[in-house]
Amino acid sequence: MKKLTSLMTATALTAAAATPSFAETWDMPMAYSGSNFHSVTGAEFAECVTSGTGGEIDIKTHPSGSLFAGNDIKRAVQTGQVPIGERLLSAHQNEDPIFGVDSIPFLATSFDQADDLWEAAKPTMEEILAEQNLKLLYSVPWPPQGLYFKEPKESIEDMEGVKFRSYNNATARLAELTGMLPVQIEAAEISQAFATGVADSMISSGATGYDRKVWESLNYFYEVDAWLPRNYVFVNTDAWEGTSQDNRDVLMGCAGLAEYAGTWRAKEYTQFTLNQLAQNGMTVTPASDQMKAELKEIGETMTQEWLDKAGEQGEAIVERFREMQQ
Ligand code: PCA
Repeated sequence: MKKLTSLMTATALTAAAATPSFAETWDMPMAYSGSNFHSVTGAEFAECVTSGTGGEIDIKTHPSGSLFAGNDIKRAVQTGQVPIGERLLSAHQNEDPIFGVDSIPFLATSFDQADDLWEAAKPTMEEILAEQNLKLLYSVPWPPQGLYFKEPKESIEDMEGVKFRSYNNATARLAELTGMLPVQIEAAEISQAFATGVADSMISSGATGYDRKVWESLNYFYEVDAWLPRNYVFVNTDAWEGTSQDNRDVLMGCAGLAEYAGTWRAKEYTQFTLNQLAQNGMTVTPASDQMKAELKEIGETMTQEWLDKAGEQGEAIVERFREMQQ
């Protein structure tokens, strides 16, 4: 009997060692499809954290808005319904204009400039997020934004009355200033929106056009390089503070790797996805000189509007960014 008891104890100990004592599952809602490069990067980040913490934090990603719709992800993390999530940063610019710093037309139009703008904005962003019970882990840019249409467009005049899919305040404002009719739709829903004529145009990356196979409904992509918006991954501050220093180190280490890998993917994906749009029958071309000039003017209006709203904090970011360009 004694032998049996000690055998049972030994078995129990082995089982305890195999499963970490504080194993927790962290559900991580994400808005974009599982095949999108941000979601692939997020899944790798999750694996890195799960193995790095020896399973103490087991992150499970839920892409395509399957756990929370894009618009609800930030609130879900803030209120602790889930400990971690990913979202398009500029989707929150209606809460605070600073969140829209990456969607100012023609301010930062290359990957290098987008990096600089992020560096200039990051301390302010972290402060704002901290006030909202959130800790920033990493952020990855989308490829440069261009205009998608069904019909060919030479100038702003040609855009009058077109139904335009927007994804944040800046894109809705761009639609207004070009005479188009904005309707906000998550990327996960756009294939259907284009197929049913709810929208006939949008501004986005080649990556999103490729992921959503928009060539089934749209025919033209005009390279405009208007801006490079970012996704970011963030944790609820209580969840962050509730985990050990070792686990926080793993989270930050994996976040650094994810930011690097995701940015690399965004760069690689830029030309690849534009080629894919063309191979699937779309006309992929730089915008006409007239369209470019007219969009630049609209960009100036929107820059001024953003600066007026974002106040001193916003001005300081843009100033820091501009100094970095000299
Ligand atoms: N794709 C996302 C945001 C920017 C982009 O390139 C979207 O269209 O929703």
